[in-house]
Parts: sequence; C-alpha cells; structure tokens
Amino acid sequence: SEGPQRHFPLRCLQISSFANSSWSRTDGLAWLGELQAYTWRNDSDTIRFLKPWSQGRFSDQQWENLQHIFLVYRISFTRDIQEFVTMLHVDYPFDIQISGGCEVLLGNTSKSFLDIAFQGKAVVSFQGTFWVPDPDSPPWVQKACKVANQDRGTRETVQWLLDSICPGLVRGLLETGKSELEKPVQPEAWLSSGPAPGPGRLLLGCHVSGFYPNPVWAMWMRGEQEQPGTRRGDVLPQADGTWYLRVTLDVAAGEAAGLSCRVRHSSLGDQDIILYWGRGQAS
Ligand code: J76
Repeated sequence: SEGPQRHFPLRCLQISSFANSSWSRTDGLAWLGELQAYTWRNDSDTIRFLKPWSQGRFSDQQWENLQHIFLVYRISFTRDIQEFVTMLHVDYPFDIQISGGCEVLLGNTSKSFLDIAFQGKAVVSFQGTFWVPDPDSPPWVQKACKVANQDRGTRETVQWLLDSICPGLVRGLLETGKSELEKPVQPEAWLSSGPAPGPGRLLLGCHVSGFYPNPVWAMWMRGEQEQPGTRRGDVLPQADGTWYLRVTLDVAAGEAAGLSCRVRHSSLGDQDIILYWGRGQAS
C-alpha cells in the first residue's frame, strides 16, 4: 500500500487544575489528526473510546495495561506536584497542561513530543531521555526537573510510551480508522446579508459548513477576480467533527450585483461551489 497521504499526529492532552492543597483534577483527551478518539475524565478509571476504531490494533490486555499505567501516573503526578509546591513555595491556584504524542512518518520512522505548560506558558519538554526546562522557566520548575530526572524508571517509561507505544498505536489506528480519517466530507454553502455596516452598505456573508478535513478556501469574487476585501472568520469546530467557516464582504449596496462566493475543498475535486449574490437573497 502507499501509506497515509496526509499527516495524522496523535495528540494526547492533559489538563490539571490545582485550586489549593486539597483540590485538584486531571482530565485527558486525545486526537488523531482532527478527530477526537479518546477522553479520560478525572472521575473515571478508564480511558473512554469515542470512535469505533479507537482500540486500534491493541488487544484488550494491552489497553488494560496502558490504563493501569495512566491510573498510577495520575495519582503519582498529583502527589509529586503537590510536594513540589510545598517544597518550592509555589502559589495556588494554577493549571498544568501537557501535550504529548507522536506522528508516524514514511519509512517506519516516527517523531514524538511531550511539552508541559504552567499557567499557559511552555516550561518543560521531554527530550530523548530527560526532562528539560526552558531556559526562561521559573527557578522552581528547574529544580523540579532536577528531581524528576533522578527517577530513571519513569524516564524510561516515558521514553517507551513516546517512542514505541505511541507509534505502534498510531499505525493500528491508521488501519482501523482509515475510512473515516481519509474520507473527505463535502461542505454545504449559503449566502446571507448581515447587519448594514453603514448607510448604503451591505455586509455579505458566505457560510461554508460541514467540511472535513479542515483546510478550505472561500472567497468573494467578481467574475474571476478575488475580492481583496473578503474577511475570513475563524474556522470553527462542529460537534460532528466537521468544520464551519464564514467569509464576509462589506460592499456599497449598488455594487453587490455580480458578486459571487467561491468555495474550494478537497471533497469537491475541481467542482468548486459558486453561489451568486442576488439569486435567492432579499436584497
Ligand atoms: C506524561 C506521561 C508520563 C507517564 C509516566 C509513568 C510513570 C509513573 O507513573 N511514574 C511515577 C511512579 O514511579 C515509580 O514507579 C514506576 C513503575 O510504575 C517506576 O518504577 C519508577 O522508577 C518509580 O519511581 C512517578 O511517581 C512519577 O514521578 C509520576 C509523575 C511523572 C511526571 O510527570 N513528573 C514530572 C515531570 C516534570 C514532574 C515535574 C516535572 C517538572 C515540573 C513541571 C512543572 C509544571
């Protein structure tokens, strides 16, 4: 087979909130490419599969083992952080975010990453076999890394998770999830007129909804001419895993006729969607 055309990194996210010395919670979630495949809630001992293909090619026993590792880790991590805070005089409340995972590349290679943020700022990453503090991270973080680096068993486990388990899991997921991951979903598009930006002006909206995967191109056009005043909104996630985008154009009311909105997406091949202003709008 040709292997994956697009890239599907596995991104595991951990969010830990520490309110005070007696209250904290840790939640996790993981994405393969743009699709969320797992959640791991603070009140649950099990990692929940969100997709029919989330188990990948791992056996029930392998998942049991992984779950056990994460259960021990969650308790130990919480205790470690609380100890560091007491020892190194850190103030509550704070959040720690961890992003770790890997991407399988061509030729049986993979690339992994593990980054830790404190109060939203990157402070530590795991590199090779060690916890490495950012040079400008607070002194207590640097001390905590020195302590964490003394635990060789944990460093070996982290390395094994990143360099062996993660790529192995991803290879299986790319097989079990192939059809959903690789199948583009066509957007639908419609036009609207928004609140008048000023006297004698119109705000034309072009809505593009329900596409997968994410990159999409949408522009207001006059014939073949792209309208440079086109303003692109944020691409917003929808609950079903598809995306939504709105592009708008502020025009003089008299110049709206002859404008169109053009949409290109991988699901459409060469068949761009073209919607003409004035056909169907009350204008
Ligand atoms: C991100 C995934 C990491 C998975 C790590 C799993 C390993 C684990 O749970 N270790 C804890 C238990 O370790 C004991 O038991 C192991 C076998 O189960 C080994 O024998 C090991 O040698 C033994 O000590 C261990 O308590 C860890 O300390 C848990 C926390 C790991 C961690 O994230 N530590 C950490 C990393 C960076 C702490 C601080 C920092 C820097 C400061 C960050 C500031 C925001």
